[in-house]
Amino acid sequence: MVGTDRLTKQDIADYASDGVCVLRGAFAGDWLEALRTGVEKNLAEPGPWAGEHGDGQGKFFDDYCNWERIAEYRAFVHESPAAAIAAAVMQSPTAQFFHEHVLVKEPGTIKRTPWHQDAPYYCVDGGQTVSFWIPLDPVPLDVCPEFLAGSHLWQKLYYPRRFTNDTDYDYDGGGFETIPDIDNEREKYDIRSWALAPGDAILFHFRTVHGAPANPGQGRRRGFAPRWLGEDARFVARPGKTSPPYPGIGLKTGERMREDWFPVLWPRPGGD
Ligand SMILES: O=C(O)CCC(=O)C(=O)O
Repeated sequence: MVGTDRLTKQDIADYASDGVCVLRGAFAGDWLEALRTGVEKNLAEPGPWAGEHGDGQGKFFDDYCNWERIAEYRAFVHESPAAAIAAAVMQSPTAQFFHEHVLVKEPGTIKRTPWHQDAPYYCVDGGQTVSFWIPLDPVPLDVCPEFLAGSHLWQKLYYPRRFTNDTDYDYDGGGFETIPDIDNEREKYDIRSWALAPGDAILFHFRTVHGAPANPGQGRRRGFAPRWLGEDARFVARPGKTSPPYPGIGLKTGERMREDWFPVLWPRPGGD
């Protein structure tokens, strides 16, 4: 049996204090196979917001918001234990799906993922949020994304960074700061990362500062990252284009995210 039974009270407490925790063996092999199939479809047919980053050494591909058109993603979002785990770790009675993000670093990719928080890229914020980073390949420790424990509680929002060239977004106003040069003073931070096996999942808050190393070795590094909202998450207007952009969303700051675009999947619709 895998799923919410892998989430202990200690994991939930760690998540609240650290903004990150790891679940071992959270997803069964069938789900991983399905997601791998989905990622190959995604690579073969990228969506309108797909990107490729870096200087051409290897390939760092990312894409998001394809869960409605890629059947394997859709099934995972609706039917896997992810929604239940999300609600439990957020300590929220509900889990509303925001979107999925796929981040593939092919062998020999030199590009690092810059340090950033996800919340400033998004048109939503709240105390109850969670992203999963689910490896579809074995991920050695020196390739695993890294997380600054406790940074979700810093009460700071950093400018989003472009993954392509590590420059800040052109957000005008709004109180954003440029992210510190974390790699230059790593000893100042409580940096968490793990050697991962397929089926494990890192859970992290939208405000947790994180980044990821290059993937210079021989193995692929495919990450599938479904993102979830809890009961207190609300739309927030940002001072520039968000990522994902969601044109025509039609919400005002403080409103709940619309359920026709962002379905509430926990408790399970239909109650099974
Ligand atoms: O996979 C990566 O390189 C970075 C992951 C990340 O930034 C995220 O999932 O928010």
